[in-house]
Amino acid sequence: MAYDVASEKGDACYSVPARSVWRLLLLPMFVLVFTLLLNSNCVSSYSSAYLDFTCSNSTVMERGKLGLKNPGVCSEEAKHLPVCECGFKMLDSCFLSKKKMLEIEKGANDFNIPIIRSNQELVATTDGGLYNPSCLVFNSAWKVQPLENEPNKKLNYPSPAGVQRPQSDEDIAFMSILELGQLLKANLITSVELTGIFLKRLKRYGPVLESVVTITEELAYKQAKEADQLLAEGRFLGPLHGIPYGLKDIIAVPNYTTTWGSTSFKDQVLDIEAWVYKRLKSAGAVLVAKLVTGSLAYDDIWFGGRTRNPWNIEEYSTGSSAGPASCTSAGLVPFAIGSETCGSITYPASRCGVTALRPTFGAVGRTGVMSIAESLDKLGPFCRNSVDCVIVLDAIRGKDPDDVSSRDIPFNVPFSVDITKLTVGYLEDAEMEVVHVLQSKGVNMVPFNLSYTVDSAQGILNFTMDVEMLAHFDKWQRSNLDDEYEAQDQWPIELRRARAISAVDYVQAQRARGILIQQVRESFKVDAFIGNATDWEKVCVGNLVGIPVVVVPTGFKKISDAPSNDTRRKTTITTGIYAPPDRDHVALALAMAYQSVTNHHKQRPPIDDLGPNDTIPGLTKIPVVV
Ligand SMILES: *[C@@H]1O[C@H](CO)[C@@H](O)[C@H](O)[C@H]1NC(C)=O
Ligand SMILES: *[C@@H]1O[C@H](CO)[C@@H](O)[C@H](O)[C@H]1NC(C)=O
Ligand SMILES: *[C@@H]1O[C@H](CO)[C@@H](O)[C@H](O)[C@H]1NC(C)=O
Ligand SMILES: *[C@@H]1O[C@H](CO)[C@@H](O)[C@H](O)[C@H]1NC(C)=O
Ligand SMILES: *[C@@H]1O[C@H](CO)[C@@H](O)[C@H](O)[C@H]1NC(C)=O
Ligand SMILES: *[C@@H]1O[C@H](CO)[C@@H](O)[C@H](O)[C@H]1NC(C)=O
Ligand SMILES: CC(=O)N[C@H]1CO[C@H](CO)[C@@H](O)[C@@H]1O
Repeated sequence: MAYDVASEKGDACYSVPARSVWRLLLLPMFVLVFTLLLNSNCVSSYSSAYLDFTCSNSTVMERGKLGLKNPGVCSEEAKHLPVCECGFKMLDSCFLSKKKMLEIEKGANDFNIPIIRSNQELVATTDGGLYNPSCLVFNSAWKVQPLENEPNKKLNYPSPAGVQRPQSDEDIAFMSILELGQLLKANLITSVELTGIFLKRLKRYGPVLESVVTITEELAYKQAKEADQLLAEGRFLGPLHGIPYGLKDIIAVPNYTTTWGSTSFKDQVLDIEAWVYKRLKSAGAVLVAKLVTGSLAYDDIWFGGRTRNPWNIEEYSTGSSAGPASCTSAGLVPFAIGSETCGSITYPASRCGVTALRPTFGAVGRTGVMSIAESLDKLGPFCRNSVDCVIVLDAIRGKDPDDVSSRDIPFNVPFSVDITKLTVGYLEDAEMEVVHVLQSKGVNMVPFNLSYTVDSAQGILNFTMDVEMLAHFDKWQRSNLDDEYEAQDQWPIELRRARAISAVDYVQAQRARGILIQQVRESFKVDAFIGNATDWEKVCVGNLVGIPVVVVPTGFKKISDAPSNDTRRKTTITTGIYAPPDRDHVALALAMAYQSVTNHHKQRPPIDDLGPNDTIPGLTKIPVVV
């Protein structure tokens, strides 16, 4: 054995003598030998024999082929270095323990090499870079100056007529933004009262659902009082005036922790007002809580627990916008802002049965938001219905001067889209109820396939997301803080694997992504299409291309292993309405048409009354807060 896999100490590379003098001469040698070994069968046949390779054991013939000027130097110097360590030294990654190196090597073999080869085949068969340019565009502007006045004219909204204040707080908690706005305008409730109702629910159900990180009570009452004061003066800022909401805890708000869901950052306070928070503040909305993000925006496990699905509290919410989905579903907030890099809006919205929008990439500025991948990350709303999603998107969209990827997307009025003029495709996995409802509303529905030949979308997504993510968490990994990560089989393994993706292959992945985008664009011959919102291939393609999707609840089915026939716990069914980039209003118009004649989105999940003979042992008891 060339090295001891049990050793957890990561300083093996530094035991080489005479480092400083030799380094410049040796580095090219290590690079070439490492490359040679990667290309030979040592990778495809991962075995203990591989561990016996060392740099010094490249043969004279091999050295000759490589045309090295001074082959003897490496042999002498690297006699003590197993090849794997050689490779990591080359990548300036000696902080890794041997155990981790082995794990990465296996991961690279299983995952990286097939993607590298597939992308090579796709875009790297001719030299010169004349074809298939990377879809990444560098924006050299230092800073785009904000427009002097409001850049976007805000939409006009329908006013629901005759809204009355319900008796129970719970009924209030499940009202839509427009309905709550009517109560506020008619002086049937104050923003302070409304804030109190949601704070109470956050305190009561947050611990059960493990969906709330920080309740921002002081700030909430301050903002609610300001909203009430303005209303008393006859000033109405728009449909979000006085409406409580929550933010996924990757979004920075001063004076409160911004934990990113992570043990490593759980005490972090950022003195930054995120762009999206500023927009909501200026729209008069009231921040009541920072909601759970899966740790570093991955899945539903965070430093304080694991977020649950209100529709079936025995199972989890998925993520990573776990808190926004769970809390909106359970009526702990009227709406919340989450984010998606690949699936983090669509998955939890589907699991928790919430209407949500993943907008066109670039529609919402991300300053002050933890970044996984700047070419993929998007912010979007979780709401009671699609009209509310329109309202929230309208408030938060637009060019953010500090986010070069953001821009003013053309957001036409969804309320005036004539859906009878639309041709909408449906995929084989579309919910047929939605197809039939839209057809009955006069939409031209046609069977449809999104066709493209790039078969490596999931691999391109992994390369893009992992490399960009690792660039953002380089120090974290180098400090071995990934050892304290809450789910060791998630980011830690994936990001260590990303160390072994070369920059060349990252760019080839972007060029392959360029082909995918081109093909999706050519194939997108309908105004929108209906299909499964959580199918992994579609999630990857949708995010790589940057197209919007609205997640719409379309019904329920029985939970598996129901303890009694009349349990109130259910499994939610949803579908996705996809549109081309910048056509968010089309997808939203279709969702509104569907929801105008259906009630699936109005159902309330059971949390403290699961139904007869259904108890879940071991769950936190629901605290009664008065
Ligand atoms: C943070 O809190 C301090 C005092 O507690 C206050 O002076 C300051 O204005 C707050 N900052 C913001 C941005 O609210
Ligand atoms: C979509 O693709 C499937 C499988 O290839 C095929 O069976 C179906 O006919 C196609 N539908 C359309 C509308 O092209
Ligand atoms: C992408 O990464 C995930 C997480 O590690 C893995 O489960 C999946 O198989 C990878 N996909 C490809 C195509 O490598
Ligand atoms: C959507 O796809 C996911 C993943 O393949 C699957 O689990 C789910 O059942 C599908 N949903 C529908 C409504 O077909
Ligand atoms: C539920 O109802 C079905 C018939 O409707 C019956 O066969 C089954 O035993 C019932 N299960 C329970 C747990 O009561
Ligand atoms: C609950 O269970 C008990 C005993 O197991 C049974 O007698 C009763 O009928 C059940 N109630 C309902 C509503 O299913
Ligand atoms: C350092 C090292 O492992 N050297 C080995 C190179 O290969 C020869 C046989 O091919 C071994 O005898 C050496 O031990």
